Amino acid sequence: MEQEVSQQEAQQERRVADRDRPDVDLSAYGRELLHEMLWSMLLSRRFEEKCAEAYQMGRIGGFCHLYIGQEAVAVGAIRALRSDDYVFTAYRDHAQAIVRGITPRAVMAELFGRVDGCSGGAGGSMHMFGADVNFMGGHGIVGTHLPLAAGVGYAIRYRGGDQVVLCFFGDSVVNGGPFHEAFNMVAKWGLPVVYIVENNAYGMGTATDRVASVEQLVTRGHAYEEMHSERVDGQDVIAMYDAVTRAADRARDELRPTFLEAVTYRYLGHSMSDPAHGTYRTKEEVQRERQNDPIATLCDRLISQDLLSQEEYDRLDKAAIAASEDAAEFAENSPAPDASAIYENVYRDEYLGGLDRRDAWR
Ligand SMILES: Cc1ncc(C[n+]2csc(CCOP(=O)(O)OP(=O)(O)O)c2C)c(N)n1
Ligand SMILES: [Mg+2]
Repeated sequence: MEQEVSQQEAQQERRVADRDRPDVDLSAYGRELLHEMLWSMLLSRRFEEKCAEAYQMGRIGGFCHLYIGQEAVAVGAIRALRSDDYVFTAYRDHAQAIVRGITPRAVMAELFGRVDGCSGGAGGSMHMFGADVNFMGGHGIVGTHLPLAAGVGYAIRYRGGDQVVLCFFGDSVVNGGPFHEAFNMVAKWGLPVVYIVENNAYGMGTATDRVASVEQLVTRGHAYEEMHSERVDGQDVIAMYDAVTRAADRARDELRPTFLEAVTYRYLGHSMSDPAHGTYRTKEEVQRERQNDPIATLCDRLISQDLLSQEEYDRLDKAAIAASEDAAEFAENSPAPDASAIYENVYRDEYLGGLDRRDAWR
């Protein structure tokens, strides 16, 4: 046990050592983009704090996995895309959906299981979807969306397009079959896909370094020669933005896929029904990681470079809280789907008999 704890501490030190941020002049990015990224992170954070409250009040059913702590990964990456590119992600998907352009109202209504939700209330927390913004979900089964992203990459090449597919997934995925199947085809065929593993140090309650046979997950990508693999500070939104900008150019111009390991951390439990700490990680560890908060870090950097004032920050934060409150009120007032809707989108043709039908074998 003691040995296990000291191993975890050593891993922790390695993670933190990777986070020496270069003192880059951020003015080159322009105030508008920088404020936009700060806004998106704040909105994601405040929105999910509202989700936690609504969940505790029994307004949200089923699983609910929050992204708090990881916002820089989604924001930096998605901001680097064009509007006709595609995004796939796993079940920790609220922030990605909002950053991609699904409204906070439609995401919250989906969480509440209401008709105005982006998936008509049928999917809930893990199944956000937005065809109009090329947001391809929201996937609950670990690793299964990686081959789907490869398929969209294939379709783009088949049609002669120049879009890019961005696919986020968790660290536990690198130990499973779909990861290698998808990486092999994408690398061999030169498909325009950017895979991002969000290494938040745990898969549920299992520390990543207890189950992965490599010290750094990026090493897995080196098995695929045609793929560019790189490790990025996932708590630095600028580093994420830069890495995905380069990856998207590489995919469009060279038809060369990329694998990014974003080193990040989740502050809360695996899902709303799990504790934040106390079982598989200590309170001190979580507190230490919180010192490296992606929002506070960006805010400090912008203020110190005269690219943001405290008043501007307060205004953005207030607006993020207001938008989250508005989303919850909207969701509360949206009706639940009619019971007959459970047959929609299940069969190709209408389900004859609807709720009254009973299959003979029953
Ligand atoms: C194929 C499959 N096996 C098991 C599960 C149960 N499960 C849900 S989340 C999870 C852990 C995933 O961890 P990670 O990939 O690191 O993502 P994170 O939750 O940290 O974002 C598991 C095992 C599942 N959903 N799908
Ligand atoms: Mg994880």
